[in-house]
Amino acid sequence: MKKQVLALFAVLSLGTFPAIAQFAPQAPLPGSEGIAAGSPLFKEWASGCTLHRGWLDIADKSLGQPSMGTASDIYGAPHGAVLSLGDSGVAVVTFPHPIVNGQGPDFAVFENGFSNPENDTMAYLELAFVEVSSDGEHFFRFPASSPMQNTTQIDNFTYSNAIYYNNLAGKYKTGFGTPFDLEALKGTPGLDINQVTHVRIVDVVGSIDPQYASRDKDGRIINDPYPSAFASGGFDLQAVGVINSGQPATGIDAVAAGWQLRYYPNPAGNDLIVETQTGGRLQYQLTDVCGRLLRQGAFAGQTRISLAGLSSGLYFMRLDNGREHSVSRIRKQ
Ligand SMILES: [Ca+2]
Ligand SMILES: [Ca+2]
Repeated sequence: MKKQVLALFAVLSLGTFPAIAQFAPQAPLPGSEGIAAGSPLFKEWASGCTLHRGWLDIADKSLGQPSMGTASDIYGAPHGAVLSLGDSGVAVVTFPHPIVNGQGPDFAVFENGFSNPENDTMAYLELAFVEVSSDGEHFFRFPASSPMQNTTQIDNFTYSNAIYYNNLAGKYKTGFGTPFDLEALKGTPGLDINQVTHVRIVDVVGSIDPQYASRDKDGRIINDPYPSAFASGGFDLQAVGVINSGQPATGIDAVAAGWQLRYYPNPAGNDLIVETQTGGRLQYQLTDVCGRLLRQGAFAGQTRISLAGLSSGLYFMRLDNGREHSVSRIRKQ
């Protein structure tokens, strides 16, 4: 709630600091890694949540705790509701099936940040650490980085640039999930990256006061809007979407098998061949992870689709014969 109101007044931007390291830009700018909520990547969504609220203001716990949302508000795909964690608040999220480490990002976390209407590289963002567990007891944090300035406290009137955040939920504005790739935690003792049962979201305490501050993997203080002593204070969790799920094969995979569908080469270069023995005439739509339509057409039997001009990365091909459809991942080299 606070964000819609504050957006009217938020005029300051912190975009002028020299970058020490730069990560992907805000969605849906080119090079962004934010994944649209409607992407066919998502196989299932959070179905359980245990909440440990934080504080309206960690420096004055007498103010109490935020109140926006209940744990079940984050179940399913993003639908507008949020669960506000407050300073240092924690949500432990579970799913219908374990998350596995497949190709590329394995799940994504949604928050309700919003763009600066005058500059789409900047957004009002609130951040959280993300940790995973394969036993519900031992949690392991994604290595978060925030090379942003941390000498001037940012507040609820400050926009910030996504290029200064990595492995922090809330990096992308509402409608776009921040992706997490379990590959980053490969080899961690005590964690099975192919059997992740719990995702823990931990509010970054925005204060740059060393007494309260949260720090990134390099021990650097993370500068996040503070104070935020509102009912909706702190990280506002909307949803957690699973991309690589341990769930049994879906009906969509069965469709592709029934059509004797083949893509090659995959990863593709500048051309992708799509071939079906038994699918009949198929409409195709190629989209990127943000859901942008890049190629479309129709074919029967076999077709060659040019990927020239598309950057390396993950894409989705949706094929439809009017009765059934199949969605496949295409990687371009
Ligand atoms: Ca992965
Ligand atoms: Ca915070």
